[in-house]
Amino acid sequence: MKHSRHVVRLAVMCVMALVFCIGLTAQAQMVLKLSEIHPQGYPTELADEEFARLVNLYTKGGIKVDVFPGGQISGDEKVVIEQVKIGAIAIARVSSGALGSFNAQLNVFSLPFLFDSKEHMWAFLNSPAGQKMLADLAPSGFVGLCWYDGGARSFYANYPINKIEDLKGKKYRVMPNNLLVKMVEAMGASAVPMAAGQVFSAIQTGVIDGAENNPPSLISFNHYQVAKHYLLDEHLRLPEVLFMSKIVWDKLSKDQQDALRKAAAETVAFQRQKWDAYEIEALNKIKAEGEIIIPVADKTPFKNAVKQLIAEESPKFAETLKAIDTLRPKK
Ligand code: GTR
Repeated sequence: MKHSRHVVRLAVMCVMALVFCIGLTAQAQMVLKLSEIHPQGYPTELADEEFARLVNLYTKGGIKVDVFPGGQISGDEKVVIEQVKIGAIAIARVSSGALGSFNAQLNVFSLPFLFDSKEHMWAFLNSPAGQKMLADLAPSGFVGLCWYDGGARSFYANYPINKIEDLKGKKYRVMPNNLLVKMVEAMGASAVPMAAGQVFSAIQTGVIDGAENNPPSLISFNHYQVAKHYLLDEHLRLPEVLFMSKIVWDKLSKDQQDALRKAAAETVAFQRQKWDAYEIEALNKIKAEGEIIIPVADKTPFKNAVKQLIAEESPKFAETLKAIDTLRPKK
């Protein structure tokens, strides 16, 4: 009798302990918001989803990353970055062109014709100097998780553009970043800094004549519908960045931080593969939609136009530029 009462008491205690533990685990799940300007299915968005899946796996359900695609949080990356800085949003995927306004060293990527090719860019991003740039986001209030591919950006407009002279006196949208303003002005156009979410109607209503971006973005923002001329001068290769709020990061345990880093690192190859496939598909789709695509065989006039700007800006990035040069493919 005494023995069975003891067993019952023990069983009750075990059940209570179990309930307590389950309660703790349920309570302990942390939800982190991730902001993405592109819609579902876009290469960076697919990478965000993969990141969320891996974070869930590596934290054994302890952290849930909620991806908000299509600019649901904001279609303005500047606003998103500000929110990440104060910890209101935990994570975001943005262009390094946008983040450059918050961390000056990232502006090296806003120097036109910086990389010879995609391979050159990745050789740098994967190098110690490229990875250090992610770590160096910390003083700006961010934790850099990984780089993604953002292809090459070219000009597109609602009027025929065939050569650099055609940019003269026209209004082109740029991301809000002083260096990008200077770049467009060096090429002869007037730069209009504006959030990506406003560009479609600005072209449609003639507030601007054109903008510049990679082929996948022409599709995801529907810009090909209002700007039918695409001049493939490929003046910029701006890597995309997955990054986090340092305020939120500092609240995580070391194990959680390691899990997030591991998850992010593992999404890079995944994103690059999705990007490469979609880049070709996007260009074909734009062509099929009646876009007039002008390849630029000789980029010399474009390069000449920004020569002075590059000379003026280069001293700010001396060390990084040296690392980039060392990795330049031999001709
Ligand atoms: C895209 C990039 C976006 C956004 C956009 C822009 O290529 O993926 O994150 O920065 O360009 O021009 O604002």
